[in-house]
Amino acid sequence: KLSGVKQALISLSDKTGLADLGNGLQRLGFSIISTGGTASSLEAAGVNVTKVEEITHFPEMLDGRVKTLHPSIHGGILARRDQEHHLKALNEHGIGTFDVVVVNLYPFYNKVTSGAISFEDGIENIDIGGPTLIRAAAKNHKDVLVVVDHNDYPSLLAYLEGKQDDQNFRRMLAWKAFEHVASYDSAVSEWLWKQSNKGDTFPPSFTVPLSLKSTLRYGENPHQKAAFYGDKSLSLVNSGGIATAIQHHGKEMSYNNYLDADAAWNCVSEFDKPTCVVVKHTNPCGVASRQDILEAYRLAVKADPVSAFGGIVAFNTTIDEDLAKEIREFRSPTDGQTRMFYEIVVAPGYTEKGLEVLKGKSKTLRILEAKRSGKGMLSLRQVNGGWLAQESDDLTPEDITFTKMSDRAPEDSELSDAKFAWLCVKHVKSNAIVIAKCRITACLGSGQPNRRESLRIAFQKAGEEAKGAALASDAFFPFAWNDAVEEACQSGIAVIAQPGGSIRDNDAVDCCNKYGVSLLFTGVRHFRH
Ligand code: 93A
Repeated sequence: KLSGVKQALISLSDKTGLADLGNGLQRLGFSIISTGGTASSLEAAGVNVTKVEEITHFPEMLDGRVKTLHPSIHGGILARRDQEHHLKALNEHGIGTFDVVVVNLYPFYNKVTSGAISFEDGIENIDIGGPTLIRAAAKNHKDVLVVVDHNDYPSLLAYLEGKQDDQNFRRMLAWKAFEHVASYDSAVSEWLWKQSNKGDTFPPSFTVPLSLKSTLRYGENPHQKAAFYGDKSLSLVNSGGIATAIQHHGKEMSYNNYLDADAAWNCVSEFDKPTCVVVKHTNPCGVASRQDILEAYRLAVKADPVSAFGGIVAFNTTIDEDLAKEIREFRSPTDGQTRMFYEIVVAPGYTEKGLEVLKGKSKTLRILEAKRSGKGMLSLRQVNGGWLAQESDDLTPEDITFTKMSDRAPEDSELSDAKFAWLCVKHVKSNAIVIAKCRITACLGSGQPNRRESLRIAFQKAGEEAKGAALASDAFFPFAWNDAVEEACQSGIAVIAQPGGSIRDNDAVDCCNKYGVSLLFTGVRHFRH
């Protein structure tokens, strides 16, 4: 090693935390070598720095495409410190070893996702020298500390100050480094795939879409280990949604909590009017839209108070003090005594007071703040040995035509209920039936292997409330007479909305005409398997 000085190589596009890092390393006796922009920032922060050119005796070339790609740099990173001949070779060529390499890459990801960018610009933003530095240092992590995340600067400095070698710390940094480069390359390849497919976003091609975010206490059941991953690929990353929600309070999120909160949040996010959705085991059990969100909350719980107990409550409005008090105090409509208990409350925001009051409900209540999910996202599901990809189901009642098939036309309020039920039915597991009146779900039938069974469950719960209500079915009714459609008509339903498309559609129309029920075809199906 040249004059026995410890050397650190720093080359950063994102210069967050650079001044502290540079000063820290200098204090610890490191000599710092840097690329152009990074060197200028370090100098401005009062850190002594040697430019890479002074070591390579080559200028930065080709508009910066070749800066650090040189044996004087890579030899110093890759040489094995336990191999005499490696060290001898370095000596012969006057190359010093590097003990620390800190690099983050050209912001390719941000560039290509921040709106229109030319193909040439995209290409210029592909970092070549940076990943090469990172990979070299990560390979030789036994002797080279590699840092790619500014959040790790403090622990790097702390480690260097300590006297003990910790190969585990080094391996964690190397793992993170390879993960960083892999997701970077994945973004580049995904982008190139889109460029060479006339800009089509579907199907995407990606290789490393996930990054480990946290270990969960357990999976669906306590005997199953579980973890939570964040999306990292261009096609999967969503600006909103449950994965990026902020948790303000409560017990750690569990595997089932994530699933249920996701279902509740996706459903409530679809409504424009103030709406409350209560979810249990990924199915909505109460949905209500009202001008007054307090009323919407009470009605959504009342729709099925037994199921709502222990459920997830989602709002599409900010939770203020009044609403928080109502959530805290509301007594179960089943006995008028017991305060309602929930696993999670999720909303787009909280007033200061609202949050404070809600925190007082219980120590465990998880309070989440989430952003609306973006539309046009990709949804992935796993089957054994593979993955299925599809576009998210973004169609809303506003996007489709409700075609009158029956003699009777629905009244305005009935049509509004049909559209409300239609928006709800999309979020219920197939076979899905939703009965709604006055923009409140009366009852839902979900997840049964045949449609008639789902319908019967819904009606059983709805009872008299079915009279004059709207019914939505996520797919067509295969049979009408003596079957689901006739049973619905006999229960006093005012309007039925369904996709249509059965060979027995005429039976459904005739049946509805016989009972004076309005029948609307949507031409759109909302299976949710
Ligand atoms: O153009 S490169 O692919 N060629 C290189 O040799 C090289 N070496 C470092 N990009 C290269 N870098 C990257 O420059 C680093 O990954 C870092 O993101 C950036 C820092 O440049 P500057 O210090 O001039 O701001």
